[in-house]
Amino acid sequence: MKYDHAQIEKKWQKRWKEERIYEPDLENAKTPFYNLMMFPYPSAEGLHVGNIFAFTGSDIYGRYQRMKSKDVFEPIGLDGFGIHSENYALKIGIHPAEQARISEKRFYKQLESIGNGFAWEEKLETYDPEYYKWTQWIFIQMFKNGLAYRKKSAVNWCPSCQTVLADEQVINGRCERCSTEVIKKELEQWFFKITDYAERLLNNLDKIDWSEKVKIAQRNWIGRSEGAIIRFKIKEEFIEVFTTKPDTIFGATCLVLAPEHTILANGKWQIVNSKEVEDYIKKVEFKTEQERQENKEKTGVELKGVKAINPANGEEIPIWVSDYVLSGYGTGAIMAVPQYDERDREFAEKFNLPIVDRLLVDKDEIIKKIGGEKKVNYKLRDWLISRQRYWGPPIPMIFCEKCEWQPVSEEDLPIRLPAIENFHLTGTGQSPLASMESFYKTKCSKCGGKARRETDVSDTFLDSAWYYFAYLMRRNPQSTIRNYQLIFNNWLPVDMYIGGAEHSVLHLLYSRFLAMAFHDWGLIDFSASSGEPFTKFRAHGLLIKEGAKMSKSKGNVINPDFYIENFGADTLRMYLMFLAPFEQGGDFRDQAVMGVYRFLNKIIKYFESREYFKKNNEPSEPYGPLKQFFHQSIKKVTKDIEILKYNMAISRLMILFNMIKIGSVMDPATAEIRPIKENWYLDDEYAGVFLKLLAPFAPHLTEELWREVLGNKTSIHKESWPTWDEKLAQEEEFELVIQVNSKLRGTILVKKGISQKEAEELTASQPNIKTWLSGQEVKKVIFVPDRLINFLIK
Ligand code: ANZ
Ligand code: ZN
Repeated sequence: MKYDHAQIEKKWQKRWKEERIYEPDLENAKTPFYNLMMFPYPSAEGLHVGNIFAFTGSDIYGRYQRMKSKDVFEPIGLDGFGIHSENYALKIGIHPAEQARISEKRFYKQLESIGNGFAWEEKLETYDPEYYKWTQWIFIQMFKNGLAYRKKSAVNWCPSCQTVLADEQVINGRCERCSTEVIKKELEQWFFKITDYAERLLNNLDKIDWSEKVKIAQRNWIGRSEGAIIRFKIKEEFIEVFTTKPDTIFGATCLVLAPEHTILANGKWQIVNSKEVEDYIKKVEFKTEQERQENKEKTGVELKGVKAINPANGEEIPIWVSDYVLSGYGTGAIMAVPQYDERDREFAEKFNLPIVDRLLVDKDEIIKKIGGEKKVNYKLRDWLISRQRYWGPPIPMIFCEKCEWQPVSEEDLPIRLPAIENFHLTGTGQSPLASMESFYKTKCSKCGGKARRETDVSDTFLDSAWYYFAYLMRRNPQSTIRNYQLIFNNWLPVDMYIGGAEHSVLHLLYSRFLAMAFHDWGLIDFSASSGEPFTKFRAHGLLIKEGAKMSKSKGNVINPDFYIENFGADTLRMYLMFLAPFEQGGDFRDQAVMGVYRFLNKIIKYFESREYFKKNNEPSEPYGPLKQFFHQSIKKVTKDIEILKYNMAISRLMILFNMIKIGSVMDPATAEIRPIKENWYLDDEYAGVFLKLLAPFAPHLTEELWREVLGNKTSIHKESWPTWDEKLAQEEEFELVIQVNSKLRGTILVKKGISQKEAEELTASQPNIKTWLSGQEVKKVIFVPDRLINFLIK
């Protein structure tokens, strides 16, 4: 019999939709489980196999929860606004709105083909006016709550994308999208005050169950430093410096200012070499922070004719300007301590400044003595929202000469993005909307006078910072984010969120910030989770192809459609989950795909020939050892799914199937296979258990066998997850003999199959064995599996 995966998969995808298997009752669900995965942005190439890896892993978890009787909500949508889509549209010369329609079709078709339990009825696109109406509404609330403000500042500017980039979008000094070197530009921009939440964003990390690497990335990004502000006297003025090491102050031999320091611009001091200083400042003006922090040779100019006084010892020290001091951090000025600080040492060596040898002093005391104050600093900067682009939600603000900046009236939302012919970039640093009078000419929302609309659009990361609310708003028109409290509070926070670690500091931080703000405004009650939107987050690993990173230039990008067409979505899903631990990622190998395909083929053949009950004159239970192995397997697969060790679960299912098929059991401890009985068989119940365990991984195939072969009327995916009998599931134990220098020193009860490493750790920590080994050098360990361990010491 042939495994007609195409026919099976199409059939069930259609039936699931008709039967609304994956549409929870959003209003009345008793046990809501919000299973969220990061929605994709539509790229030129269509869905990447890496997306499918992530989505499958998330879907398995969702399917498992559904079978554990949860009302699972697993929505999907497209993050289709933003630079990425816009750049692609520009490149191929199609209007972004047109391109969005094309990508949408393609992406949704692909997303259907992978067989996830998506709640299709709630799908959304961020460029839908019904969606961005609320993105704009959020902007207005930010403004009304004092969290959105305008500031003229040097921003990261990508000369190729002709737009401002957030710090997070600059990777090694280059644009995250196009890799062009980023320069600095002065522009007036909208910012969100995420820094107001720095402390909470940091402290809450200890309260949430997230992948540790993501927490670490966020901690570093927030970058809390404890230190002090110390004032250095210069003539009649003071310059403040921020230092994390006030105890080094006696070694401070120089004061260094950032080139942007305001004191340099106001020209109060009589600087002898002011021309030289000005030239230096001009020279470094366009350097990015990244460049300035690079470990290159230090540059700088001394301000001749002025000196600063070290408040600790009254010494006169020179003042320099150098670009290794950044303007946006601390006070934009430092005391250089070449004796203790690496960068200061390089600087001092380059310019032959004194490096003095001074002792450290009590920290706290010196601050008191010289009148400094303790200060906590954060690396985190405010979130730059403005984008001088076309393909995004217009920022819903109006400028009136009389009333200054006003939000548009909420009734006027959405402010639609006009279908502008020329969406190309202007090159002037303004959005294409700025050349469209019919768009920007308007009346002031407050006084009715002549006014001008903001023509910048908002950052894509604003679109994606709240989308998990929006999914719940789709079906019921009453359920808007405005009256969230009343409607869908029971679904939030999100129970499980899965996505890429590359979003550690962008999307995940912004989403947390917005959720906290929503909570503070009383929009939603997140107090149970301290304002956190995602209770649990797991980062998935990345896929490589035969040892190499996948890239278009290498021509080794995997086209998932090919595998789905030829081997089926179930094969691709199982293979992707089998190749490595989900959170680690791994290597895609064609050969191994075939292995999984053959495995599924065997299952279908076995079930369709109904071999499993051909000995139906036998008593109605499978033979004991097989039954025992079943229960051990239920336990193992369950535990593995819970910790996302899908590869381990699949490998166990493969072993289990072989046991069933060849009528043998493997001793899990020794890997020894023994025949169980001549007339072995499986009954319908255990056949069903096997299918249920396999269902999250191969949803189509198991549904087919469950309904068409076992004759069930309803979906396997609504069945309850198999439970195990703890007595039967217990793996065998034995007494491990512990020897030291071949003499019996104790025994310990351990499970069969224990590895040498596990055995060593376990036995060495036994109190009596510890005594024998303490202070001794273990020369060798002899380990006889399932029998003894022998520590040889001198
Ligand atoms: C004297 C000193 C001595 C320092 C020493 C460090 C070690 P973090 O931990 O990153 O907060 N610093 C302060 N403001 C700066 C700026 N705007 N640009 C560049 N560097 C700046 O680092 C704080 C330390 O970085 C501060 O403490 C200051 O140097 C420097 F043995 O002061 B320290
Ligand atoms: Zn006005």
